[in-house]
Amino acid sequence: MNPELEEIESIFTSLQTAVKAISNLVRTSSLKGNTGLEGGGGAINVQGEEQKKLDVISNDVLKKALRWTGRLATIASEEEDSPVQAILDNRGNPVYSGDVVVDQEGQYVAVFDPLDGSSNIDAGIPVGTIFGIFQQNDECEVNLDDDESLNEVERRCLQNTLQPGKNLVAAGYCLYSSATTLVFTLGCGVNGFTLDERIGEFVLTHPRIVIPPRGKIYSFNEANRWDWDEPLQNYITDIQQGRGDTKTKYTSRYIGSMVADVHRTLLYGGIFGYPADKKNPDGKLRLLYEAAPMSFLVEQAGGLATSGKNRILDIPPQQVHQRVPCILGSPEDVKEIRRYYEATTDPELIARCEARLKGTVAKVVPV
Ligand code: AFP
Repeated sequence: MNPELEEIESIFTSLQTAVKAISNLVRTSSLKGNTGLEGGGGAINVQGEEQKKLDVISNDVLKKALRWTGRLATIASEEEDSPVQAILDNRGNPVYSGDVVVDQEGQYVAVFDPLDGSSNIDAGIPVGTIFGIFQQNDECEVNLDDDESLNEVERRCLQNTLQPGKNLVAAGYCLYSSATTLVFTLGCGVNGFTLDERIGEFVLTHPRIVIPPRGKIYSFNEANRWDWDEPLQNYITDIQQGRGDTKTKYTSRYIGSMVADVHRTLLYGGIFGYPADKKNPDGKLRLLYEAAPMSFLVEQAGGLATSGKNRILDIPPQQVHQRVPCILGSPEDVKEIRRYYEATTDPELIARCEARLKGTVAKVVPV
């Protein structure tokens, strides 16, 4: 481990505790009545999506576990409207923003999707937790000048949170499937640990994961095919028909839970993506706490991650819940698909990619 990162040990200890608890909640959700929608369908998160009971519970479990690590300054989550931070009042007592208690002296910022793929959960399909850890960054270049509605704490909170993926110091996921598998990187390689339920501990089972340089599986929601950008339509047609670089026909696997699809891609190789389509020009996945941590991890395993024309890790987020098209996987496969995008002359697609990289794609909304 990078010696400078020894301090995040306490964050990882807390994360492990949280994902063990979530694993248990997922396994017992049918038995304990934790299936279905929060509030009978009345609970909607900031992105307008219905929340499952387990979305809300998992978010609480993570927040509670990360509480008092003494290392975190800010937390952002899919299930929180805005990043939350704690400040000390003039007597030195913590004043809470949201209901997370964190230490103002904390050096790190945690971003997470507590239960990714939760729409699958009541059918027993694999789901996961995604997380990323940044160092605090008050030098962030996000332009907040014209946002008078933000108070000082909110402004600082946002500046700390809105960092490009290349600033991540750690990232990973926990997959709740036939086994519970924790895969993470501290910026020098990727390791995978399986929860041994007999002793309640994670055991190193996948040391130094390296993604195969080339795969033969593609993983996209093909129902959206006719609304994709043309380069992607052409690429998929070519690999289906054995007209791609390998001259072999690819096969398709799609679970619809990013963590599960990325885990398979990491181990078996190939390509996974949630691209832009006509209805969603920025795709579906969230940049800050889905695409960026997964891209960081995949790059650490020797893979690549792109939004089509741009490296995901270079894209500066402008909003906490900003979406981004995301294609990642084996390096040779991603290089191949990138050539299709690079050859495009579609002015609208080119403008979209350029704006995203400049950080002009979305305006910061008041939190
Ligand atoms: P949910 O958390 O709402 O189930 O969404 C999961 C997800 O964000 C990601 O894990 C999947 O890759 C993607 O959405 C699946 O989306 P589609 O259902 O549109 O294919």
